[in-house]
Amino acid sequence: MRVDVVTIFGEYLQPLSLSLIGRAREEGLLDLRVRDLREHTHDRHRTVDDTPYGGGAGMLMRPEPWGEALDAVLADPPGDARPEGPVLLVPSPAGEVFRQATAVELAAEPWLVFACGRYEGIDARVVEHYASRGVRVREVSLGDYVLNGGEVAVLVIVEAVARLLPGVVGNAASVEEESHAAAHSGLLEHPAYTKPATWRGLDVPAVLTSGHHGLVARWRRDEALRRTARRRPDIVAALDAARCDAADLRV
Ligand code: 6GU
Repeated sequence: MRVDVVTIFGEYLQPLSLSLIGRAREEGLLDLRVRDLREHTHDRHRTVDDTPYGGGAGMLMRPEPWGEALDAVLADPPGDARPEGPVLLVPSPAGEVFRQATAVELAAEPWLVFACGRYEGIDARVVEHYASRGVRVREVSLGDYVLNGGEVAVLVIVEAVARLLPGVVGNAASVEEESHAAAHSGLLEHPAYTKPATWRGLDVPAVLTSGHHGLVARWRRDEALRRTARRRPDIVAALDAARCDAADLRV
């Protein structure tokens, strides 16, 4: 997969050289290129921002550097690019919420381009322009809080997507089994324990040491449901009511 990130703070993306994502890059599974938006400014101060029309607090990013920068990225496609080009991702607290299902969709793409806004965001015509050229644009939010810019969101999204690519995570089953995976109806994962069997007076639940696989599976499912009902009633509410026993949902 090819990923281009346009930003004024490339240093923010240095963690993508570490751990599993760093190894995926070394192995050629992920071709991640960080590009500096300021390369596409032409004034002495390399200005990327300006005041918003209509007034209000803060600064917006001007469209011209973005147009130049994104045109340059689009002119340099990977060999396996789709005819319709990349998905252009614009991190924004005003975007659609990024979920595991979003990560699964994006992992099927050969090419992602991220446009990292700072300040109060990017002039709205940039998204409008590329969408009108047929680029598939998605403004995405991590959740209901405000960050200073898109870079941290890129760290999150690239990690969530890249770990779904074949060969990035050693144990494919761990990708399938964890929280939010489709195999578990999007439920939170059950609590997990390892050795020792007793630690600071706390015992591992007896069922897990019973050797009874059927009972272990039922315990895990019940704990996942109980935890999800307590912590994420929104997920339980969205479950197909016909597929879950009302008794399972009592906490
Ligand atoms: Cl993607 N960007 C910014 N600036 N703030 C956010 C966000 C993204 N998601 C949640 N808050």
